Amino acid sequence: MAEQELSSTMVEHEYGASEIQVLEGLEAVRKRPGMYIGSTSSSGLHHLVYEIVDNAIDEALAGYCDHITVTILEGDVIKVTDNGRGIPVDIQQQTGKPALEVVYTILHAGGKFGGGGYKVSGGLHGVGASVVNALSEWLEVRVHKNGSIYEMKFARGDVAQEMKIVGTTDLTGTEVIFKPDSEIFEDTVYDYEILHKRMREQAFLNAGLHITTTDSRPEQDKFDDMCYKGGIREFVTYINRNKTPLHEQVIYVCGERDDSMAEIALQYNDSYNELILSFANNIHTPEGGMHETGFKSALTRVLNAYGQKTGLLKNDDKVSGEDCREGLTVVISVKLTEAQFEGQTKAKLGNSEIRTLVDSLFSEKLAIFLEENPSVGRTILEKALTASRAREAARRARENIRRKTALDGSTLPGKLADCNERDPKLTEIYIVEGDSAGGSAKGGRDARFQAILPLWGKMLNVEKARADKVYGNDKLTPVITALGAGLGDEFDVLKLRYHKIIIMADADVDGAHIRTLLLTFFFRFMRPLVEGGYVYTAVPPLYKLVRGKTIRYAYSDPERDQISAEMRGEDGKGKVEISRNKGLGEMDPHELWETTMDPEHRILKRFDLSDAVAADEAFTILMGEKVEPRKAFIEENAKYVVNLDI
Ligand code: 0RA
Repeated sequence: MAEQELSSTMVEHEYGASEIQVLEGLEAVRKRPGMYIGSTSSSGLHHLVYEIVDNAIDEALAGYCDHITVTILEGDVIKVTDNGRGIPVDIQQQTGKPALEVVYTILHAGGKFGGGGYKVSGGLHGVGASVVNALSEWLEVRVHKNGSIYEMKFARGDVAQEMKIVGTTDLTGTEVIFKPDSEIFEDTVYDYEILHKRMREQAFLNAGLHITTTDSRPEQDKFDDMCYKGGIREFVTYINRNKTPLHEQVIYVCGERDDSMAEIALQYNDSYNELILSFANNIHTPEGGMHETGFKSALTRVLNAYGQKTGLLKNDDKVSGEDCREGLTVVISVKLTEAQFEGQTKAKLGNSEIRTLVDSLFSEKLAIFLEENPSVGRTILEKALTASRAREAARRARENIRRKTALDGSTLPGKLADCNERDPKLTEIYIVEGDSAGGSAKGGRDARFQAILPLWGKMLNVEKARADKVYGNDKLTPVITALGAGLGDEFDVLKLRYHKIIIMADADVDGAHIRTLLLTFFFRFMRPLVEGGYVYTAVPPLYKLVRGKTIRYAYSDPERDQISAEMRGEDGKGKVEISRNKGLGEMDPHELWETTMDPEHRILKRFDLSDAVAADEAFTILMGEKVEPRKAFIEENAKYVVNLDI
């Protein structure tokens, strides 16, 4: 199979100041930053770095750059360097200014908009450098080119120092240093892991590109050097590293047509989950689109044809698309000249020509691969067949339950204490561990809008069970029935009976276990529930502080110390009694309401799983078979297990 090299997308094209078009000024960016970088929260802050790096990656795609560095400096200043040709410094005719200045001070300046220029380009909004400049307290850029070092400085988008030569050099490349403006961003502290993860993804997507990330803030000492000769093949190996692959070799296909190119890497593992990661012009497309559609239909068609041909499928038996994707990890990356991003979050690829390209390319190459590797072909087909049989068993189990208990919610579970309000937007359900805590919750709740469902006994670990076991499970059925929105491919978020699903469990190891089991279940079988942000965990207090008639609660150690000091401070003497909270079951209904259920006082953490790879990884490791990665994972990064957002 053909190898994709970075240089295969190289274009021979001289490209200077004249191709950079002038469109509009920068005030608009500072006035409405959200329009250009999505938000001014942490995500927007990190987006600044991606914009600058995207420009360097464009230079790499054009074949002139093979090393990019990203450094967090003291004071949360960012430095990005590349060893490309250097941003053009010649005087641009239209404006009479150096191209470098135009690129950084005029919105929409850059080759991407001029036609000609790059064959493909990333950059979510394509506005790049000038937007970052507008939103930075200061920004400096140094270009190594023509034997000279050119330097220019800016402050909040305005020129602070005209371009001038500050030295000589043998190298070529661009160095950008900027400090995000604290007048614009809510928080200006960078998270190294977020940047590192994104850069690793870019290194996987651009085979052979060398990217270095460094955190050199005081107290920090982090450094990662990434270069993947195997590109997305290594991406798949990486994603599957804690799973058990069903075949050693990652299947890889690539090809191009007209101005577009596509590459696909895949490997099956022994789990029941599918993980599809797709990209268009290096931009993640979590909502999928035409590249995914083309891939899926080709996979199903080719596997069925192969099954018939080899006799692994008898008579007119067929395996469904879902059957073919059980246990599949696949990365799809396409590059095209005019990507159309659609959907709610502009994260879905709309170009229909890409569907045809991916479909015909992948079906042709996969058929050849299966011919040449019959043992892998057999393994994959047997996996799909087992999936198909299990799905049939699950369907029967579902029918059974539907007859007995009605999964659609027409018969509610006996243990459920429902609320009076019927509008799901206004209601919430507390899923509570243990009958005694359930009792307190029923006593303490506001029955107008709060429903209580107690759970008890040992919960099924869905990560180790197939769908048919889940449908018939007596611990999960009440949850499914109470939510009323079905399960698996039939799950319909519009039928949801409550828009807040709140898991309430003790703040101890057992509580954490129940929480993780339930979250795993929601993630694997009611994914839209998690993606839609409907799932929360309640946070019970850790301490109770009593002084005379005053009772207060603390949710963390620092808060305990602070409240204790406040309570003592009121008249200087007397003791504050501090007790560790025993558990939900031992709180009386009134206490439980006050501390954990009253919307005025409670803390809810929303379960946020915007990142499919991280989530899949967390669940695989936490709930799966392998013990060693679990230990290491919990020790190293407990905080990422479940990314809880208050
Ligand atoms: C267009 C033309 C040339 C270089 C670049 C763009 C360029 C842009 C960026 C942005 C970040 N790093 C970059 N490196 C290069 C070269 C034109 C010439 O040969 O003079």
